[in-house]
Amino acid sequence: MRKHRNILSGILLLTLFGSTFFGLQTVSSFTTFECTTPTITLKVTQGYYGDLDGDGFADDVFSSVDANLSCAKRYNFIYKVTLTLPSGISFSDSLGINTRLNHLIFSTIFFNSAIESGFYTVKAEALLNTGGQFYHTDSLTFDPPGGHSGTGTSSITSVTY
Ligand SMILES: [Ca+2]
Repeated sequence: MRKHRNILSGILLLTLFGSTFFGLQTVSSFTTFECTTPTITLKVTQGYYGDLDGDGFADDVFSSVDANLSCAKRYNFIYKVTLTLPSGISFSDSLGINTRLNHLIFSTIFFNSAIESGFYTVKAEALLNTGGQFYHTDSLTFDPPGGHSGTGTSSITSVTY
């Protein structure tokens, strides 16, 4: 009877030790994945053209950019979006952002800017100034047909949460 009790105690001790060991392993593997460097990742999800100002010309370029942030409670970054025309002419817009959110969508309209034939590129850039500096960029190239003699004088960027 006493021998059985010793065996039972041994099994109990092993179980306790095992669960403690695995418990510690769970904690340490959790800390392994803990992030230490705040980052921002951009993805240009849309780039197209249309008559967005209703002037009768489909010469307004629209872009949408997803921004995903991680590893901080508050983020401070500069966002810049640039539309480059086939000739190399470019239009850009930039914003300073201070947010607690981890996901933002930037929508930009470049009015009267599809004025040449050929490939257009939307390039998004972000410089994160939280916990050091982190830079990320993404771009999308597309080809709006035709073009007319517009001026490309204005752009507007909005942020969606
Ligand atoms: Ca237009």
